Amino acid sequence: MDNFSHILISVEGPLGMVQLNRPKVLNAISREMVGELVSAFEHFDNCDDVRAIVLYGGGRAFAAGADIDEMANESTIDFELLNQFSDWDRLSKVKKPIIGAVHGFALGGGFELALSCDILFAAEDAKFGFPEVNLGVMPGAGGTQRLTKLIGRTRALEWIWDGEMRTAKEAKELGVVNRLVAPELLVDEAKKYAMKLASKAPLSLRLIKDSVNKAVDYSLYEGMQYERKNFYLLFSSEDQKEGMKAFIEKRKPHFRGR
Ligand code: CO8
Repeated sequence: MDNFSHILISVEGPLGMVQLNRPKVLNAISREMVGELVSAFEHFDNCDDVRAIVLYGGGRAFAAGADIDEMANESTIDFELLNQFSDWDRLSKVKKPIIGAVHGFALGGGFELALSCDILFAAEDAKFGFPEVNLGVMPGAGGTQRLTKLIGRTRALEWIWDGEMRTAKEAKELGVVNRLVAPELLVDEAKKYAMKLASKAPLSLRLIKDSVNKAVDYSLYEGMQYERKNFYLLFSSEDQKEGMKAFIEKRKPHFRGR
């Protein structure tokens, strides 16, 4: 788990920390980096002691997009055979909370990676955009879909069409970013929030994420049915017994994620 070359990982108490680590190229996202991210996230997802994951960038950016040097000469057949988007799909199957902490640039694939996180903290100096139109391509790792579902069709079109960067403040106003933070406090604030989540019942967090994600695709009726089943499911957990017993006994619950 520790011989990655494009990311750095560590465990801090109940948090799985993942740092993008190609600072010389502003953390340009290579295929290898996505593969490493998937391995790290899936490792933390299967690790009982880890309750939440924090993703951030080393150097002066979160990530300035997919690695243009790697992509420049690829053919459509290369893309088909490499099947690299299956790794991106795996990122969205992670069940634990992923808190993204964005500073500097989140562009193209870097913005798509940020949009794959569950909660986004951004430094006040962060900039978000899809410059693909300046390269003769378009977002390919969910940008047109995720951004549209998040902020609506016309606002997404405007942003992706003009290819310009929006400030963290604008991204916050549009609902893309949850919280704005002073740059020097960014990772600490993201960790603080992740620690708060780490004290909650893990199965509750997991099934809430599962249910909220379904709201994006399901009709209200289907979503309500789905939510209900997850609600019922939690009544088979030890943590439901512990949580309610602790409330009645006026003490803090001790959740085990079972
Ligand atoms: N790919 C490769 N190298 C990059 C990238 C990138 N996306 N971004 C920056 N770099 C490199 C630069 O080439 C430079 O390297 P060197 O020092 O060897 O010349 C180094 O990082 C530092 O960059 P700059 O000197 O350009 O730094 P500036 O502060 O002057 O500019 C910018 C910062 C504005 C962020 C500028 O670097 C830039 O415009 N970068 C490209 C942004 C971009 O176009 N991103 C979109 C890429 S396409 C994409 O993401 C498609 C996603 C599709 C799905 C994913 C499929 C895998």
